[in-house]
Parts: sequence; C-alpha cells; structure tokens
Amino acid sequence: MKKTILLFAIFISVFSCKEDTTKTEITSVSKEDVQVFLDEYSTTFTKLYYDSALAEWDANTKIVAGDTTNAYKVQKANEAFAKFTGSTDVIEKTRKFLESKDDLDIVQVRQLNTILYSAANNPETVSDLVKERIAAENAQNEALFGYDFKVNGTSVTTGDIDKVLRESNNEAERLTNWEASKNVGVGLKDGLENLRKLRNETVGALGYDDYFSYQVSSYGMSRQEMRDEMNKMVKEVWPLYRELHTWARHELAKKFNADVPEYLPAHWLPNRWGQDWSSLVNVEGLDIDGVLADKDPEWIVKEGENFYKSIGFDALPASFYEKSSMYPLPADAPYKKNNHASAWHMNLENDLRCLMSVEPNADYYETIHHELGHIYYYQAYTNPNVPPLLREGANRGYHEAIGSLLGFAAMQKPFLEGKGLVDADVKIDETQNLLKEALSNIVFLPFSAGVMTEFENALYAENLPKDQFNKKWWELAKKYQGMVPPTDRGEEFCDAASKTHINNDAAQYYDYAVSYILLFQFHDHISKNILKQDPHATNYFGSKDVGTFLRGVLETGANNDWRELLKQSVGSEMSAKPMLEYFNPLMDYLKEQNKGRTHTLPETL
Ligand code: X8Z
Ligand code: ZN
Repeated sequence: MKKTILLFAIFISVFSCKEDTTKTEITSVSKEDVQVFLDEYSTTFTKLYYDSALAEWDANTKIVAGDTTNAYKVQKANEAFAKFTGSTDVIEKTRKFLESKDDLDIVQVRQLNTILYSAANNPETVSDLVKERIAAENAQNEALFGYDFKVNGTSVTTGDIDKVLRESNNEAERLTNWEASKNVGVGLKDGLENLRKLRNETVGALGYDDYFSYQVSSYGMSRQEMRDEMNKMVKEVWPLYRELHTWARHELAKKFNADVPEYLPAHWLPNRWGQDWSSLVNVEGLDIDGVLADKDPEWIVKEGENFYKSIGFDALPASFYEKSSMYPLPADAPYKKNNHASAWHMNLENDLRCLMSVEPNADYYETIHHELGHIYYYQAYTNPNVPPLLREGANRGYHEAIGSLLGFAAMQKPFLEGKGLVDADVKIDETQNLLKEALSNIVFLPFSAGVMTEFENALYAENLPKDQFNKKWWELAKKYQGMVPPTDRGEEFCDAASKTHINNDAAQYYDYAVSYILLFQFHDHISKNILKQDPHATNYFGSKDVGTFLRGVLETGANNDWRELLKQSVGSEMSAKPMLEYFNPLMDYLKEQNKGRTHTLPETL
C-alpha cells in the first residue's frame, strides 16, 4: 500500500490559538475567505501529518518486543492529527463553505471535500473511540510485524517462506512453511474483531454506514457500486481464469506426483495467498530470477530508478537513499521491521521514503518498480498547482497502477534485451511468456476483486460473526480462486489476518484490482499510440514521450475527477477490454492443453 492514504485516515485545533478568520461567523462566502481557511488548515495539517509519519516510520522500521516508546509516540502524534482533522469546528466551517460550492473553484471544493473525508475518520464527537482505534491499530501492526515466524522451531523471514513456496518440490516442506506463514493470524483475530468495531463506529459518527462504505466513497461510489464493478471484473476474466485453474491443477498434480485435485491445495501454490502463480512457468531465454540471482539488491533498486530516469523523471533525492529502509533484516536481528513493501510521502513535500526488504529475485524486481511508481507519483504532484490536501492519486487505484505498469513493462523481452539482461538472439516461446504474465495478472483478480473485497465487505458491512471469519475466508477462496486449505482450518485460525492489508490497509484491496485494469489501459495506449509497438513486446526504456504522457497523468494529483482524467489520457472509461485483448491469444492454447480435462469451476460465476 502506499502510506499517504493510511495517514490521511488516521487527527487539535491550533486554529484556536490563531487570530482567526476561520472562527468568525460566515455570512457570505468568497473564494478569498475559503482560501484563507484552506491555507491555514493545510499548514497545520502538513505539520501534524509529518509528525505522524515520522512516528509511524520509527514504529514500522524498528519493532522491539516489549518496548513501548514507539507506541507512545505514535499514539501522541496520531491523536494530535486526529484531534485536528476531526474537529467539530473544522467540520462545521467546511460544510458551511460547501454550501456555496458553486461560487468556488473546483480545486477549492475538492480540498473541502477532502477535509470532510479526513474528518469522518476521526470525529471529535467520538474522540475516545478514535483514541482507542489508534491504540488498537498500532498494537495490531506490532503483533503482525513483530511476529516471529518459525519453521520447525527456527526463526525464518517471510522472504524465506516465500522462497520455499516458489521453489520447493517437497510437498511436506511446503506444507510446513505454508502453515508457519498462517500462524501469525492466530494472535491477530481478537484485534481484527475489535478494529472492525472501532473502524465502523468512528466513521459511523459522521453518517457512513460502515468502514467499507467510507473507504469506497473516495472513488465517488457506493459500496454496492464498487462490489458490482468488482464482480463485473471477475466475470470478465472468469473464462480465462477457469482455463488457468484447470491447467494448474493438472500441472501441479504432475509436479507433486499426486491425483489431480478438484480444487487447488493452497500449499501447492507459489504464493502464501495464491494471488500470483507466475513462478509456475519458467520461460526459457527469459529467466529473470536466474538473471537476478547473482545481482546485489542495491543493483535492483538502481535499475528501477534508471528506468524512471530514462523516460525523463529526475534522479531520486539523496535523502531517499539515506532515509529509506530497503533491505531485509537478518532472521536473528534483535528487532523486526514491517516486511511488506510500502512507499511514504512523509511531509507531502520532498521527504520520500521506501520501506522494503529487497532481495534479488523477479518478485522484488517488479516490486521496486511498483514502489518507485508511488515515489515518482508523489514527486510529480508535489508542485505549486496541487495543494497539499490534493497530493494524492487521481484515485487510490491510479497510485497502485503506475509502478505496476512500469514493473510490467520492465519484464518484457525487448526491454530486458535493450538492457543486456537477456540474449537478443534467443527466441522465446511467446505463448509460455503470455501464460506466465496471465498467471500473475489474471490470477490476481479473483483474489483481489473477489476474495479480499467480499471478505472485507462481509467483515465491515455485514457484521460477519467472529466465529465465522475463517469459514468465510475459505468459502470465498474456494468460490473465487478454486483454492482449498491443505487441512481443515478451524476458527482458532484467522487466515485472512495473515494478509497485511486486512490489518492495516482495511477495506481498500479493490484498489489493486482497479490498478490492474488501469495498468492494461495505460499500457495499451502507450504501446499502440505512443511507442507504436506490439503491447506484448515493448520497450519503454528511454522514451521521453512515455515519460511526458505519464507525467501528464501524475502531476495533477487529485485536482481532477479520476473518470475525466482517464478519458483525457487514454480516451475511454474504465474497462477490462485492453486486458482481455492482451491475453486473448492464450485462450486457444489453454483450451488445447485442457482438452478432455474436467473443469471444476463453474462456467460462469
Ligand atoms: O501491497 C502491495 C504493494 C504495496 S505498495 C507492494 N501490493 C499488493 C500485495 O502485495 O498484495 C502490490 C500488488 C498487490
Ligand atoms: Zn503500492
């Protein structure tokens, strides 16, 4: 996740200590009055935001068992941020100003709406609940990232577990590692139930039905509209997913010398949640893991930056390298850090940081591009035309799409060839390559738009009982992913909570589904209209035209409506069409492979 939103979501009125235009009775509203209010608000907001980010940064990069210093600092900083953003005085003034919205500039109106959106997460009227939520969020984060993963009694990193799941042919070893990866959920279940209540109750105070509806509202959509949109996406990719599922069942049964199972056992898949199966295929001549294995992690980071520089973006500021936390801690380090990649816009200015655990493999090659996409998005909208309150993506899905787009492009053969990472003379099997891409991009949608979205909808909006958390999770995994647990997983477990976002990026995972759809829309446009290359074989490297196009999308931040921006930039509405078109050539191959095989997933969802 990117960190801006998370912090936006967490807030004193220092207005009261100023001699203030904001306190006076508003009779007629002028743009100037509103601007004074917005400027004052933004100054305080930015300062408190930075304090919060600094405290959060420390709490996520050095988690010491039993140490309460970080928790205390996070609590203080986030309470100050909450008190300010949720102040009743701010809410009343903002609402009053919005009554005259027709007389204001659109950018002013959008800032006022952002103020109300932040306020809804932290209303002063329920300040005790807000404080309780801040404490609970921090405790959950510590329990998640301070957790000591153990395999056969030995501490391991999540990177170690991921490697086993990607590479091991030993089913018993896979099972032990998979189970070890889920044990973290056990200690998170009570916390998740408590957070569900606190999140729902805090946003409820300003009229939101539930926390899911609150998070979705930032797209200008209702809960049901988002669910419908997600459902539509899954339906659109379903025929292809169904073929991939059938293919994978047979492929994996062969690998493990087992009968073909009706559903995919979760520990057979090369990812803790079954969200990415791409490492099932190794494309000869395009072995990125092989190429990267002997590189330093630093090299991978620099390669990511070089790509962005090549299309016309600036070098990263020196402070990025000084302040980021890029590499994994050893398994026996006396403290832990957040092991899930994130990008931070610390002060909504130029303090930009990544928190990662980069290792030299294809997953991290993709992830460094993803995180740098957030960083370059931050940098692009940090300009005088975008006020601090609108220094966000056009929507959260856009923010996730940009870096994933460049990560995707940096895996295509002409790109790798141009960099000398693969041999130009080697012919690769295009179908296998497309299959590998589908195992990442298509396979992700039933998980993101289906399992994650429907689980969080049930959790927040349908009051899913605690003694059904695990049952629901696995029902959804079976329905959408065709995946089942290796053994019965009772309610003593909370497997959903092994996924970072369930704990600390709540009710937002559809952002990633949106981002994959947008990615293919952007990629289609760039390939066909800018590079004039086949979307399956592009080389973005060095193209200033690609950089100019992307900058145009990024530099306006949240000044505009995201739907309009999409129409302006790629000329169409949000649509899975480019994605489906991209993978269409794979259907024939998969049907041929699956001839005579039984499909265990229904034809339509
Ligand atoms: O969480 C992330 C990013 C956070 S900035 C690394 N992603 C999702 C995940 O890991 O589940 C990227 C794609 C999906
Ligand atoms: Zn991200």
